[in-house]
Amino acid sequence: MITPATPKSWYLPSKPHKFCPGCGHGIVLKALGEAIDELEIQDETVFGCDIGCSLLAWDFFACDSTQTHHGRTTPVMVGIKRTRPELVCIGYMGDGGGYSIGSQHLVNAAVRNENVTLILVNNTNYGMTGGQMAPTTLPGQKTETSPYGRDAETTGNPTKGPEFVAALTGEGAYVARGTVSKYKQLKRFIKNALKNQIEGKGFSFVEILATCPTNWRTNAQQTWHFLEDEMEQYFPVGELKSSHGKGDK
Ligand SMILES: Cc1ncc(C[n+]2csc(CCOP(=O)(O)OP(=O)(O)O)c2C)c(N)n1
Ligand code: SF4
Repeated sequence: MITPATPKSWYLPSKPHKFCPGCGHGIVLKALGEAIDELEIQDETVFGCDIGCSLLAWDFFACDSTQTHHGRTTPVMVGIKRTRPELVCIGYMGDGGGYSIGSQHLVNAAVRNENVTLILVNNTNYGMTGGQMAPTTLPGQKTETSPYGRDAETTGNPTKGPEFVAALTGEGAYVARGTVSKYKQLKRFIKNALKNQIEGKGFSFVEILATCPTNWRTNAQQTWHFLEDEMEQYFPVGELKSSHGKGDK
């Protein structure tokens, strides 16, 4: 029997995972698992996930894990890190959790240059609750609560998280935006973010553009088209702040 290659840090009894077919979360969590393996940090990693589809990852890793209230993963991970600085603390959240209800935590943790790593999955909607408009919904994009398409005149422009986090953070922070369509680059960004924390340089933040075919109501071809031709045009992929050599586009 052929078995797929799985990161050592994955918790195998919880597989196959619970995400919808075609969901980007699984790709992100594979890259994160491989990054944890390659950096050999499984035993000192604490993984914290938010409410939203990210909560389906509560038992994803064979690492200490915690699951928080919607939008509250950032302060929980900051608290753990401040208490046990030798641990590697990773917060995992959606764009609703990170940029809407949890935005004040993101802003203040970034300003204070807290030494944690946040991974935020941007799928342009509130996935778990059925596809409502999120801060990242694109102009004109139809969702359950923007049935005629998002009107930027009345609802504002989509949040560009890495851009504002890069502007808020000081020396030593690491900020990047990756996409599930560029796996090797995505894993490199996640590893750079984790190394930043391990080296004690301060806040690290990676937003990842990811697919949600269930709420987008797209087939495979349409899903990939929306990710690569719409999302990646609006949200440029690359490193925005890094002390690991030249910024990677
Ligand atoms: C305090 C609070 N408010 C609202 C909710 C309802 N709720 C659950 S998941 C969710 C949205 C999740 O969207 P996102 O954070 O973008 O993650 P995704 O599901 O897309 O991965 C909301 C509003 C909640 N659980 N708790
Ligand atoms: S609803 Fe969307 S984000 Fe949630 S598991 Fe399904 S495809 Fe993934």
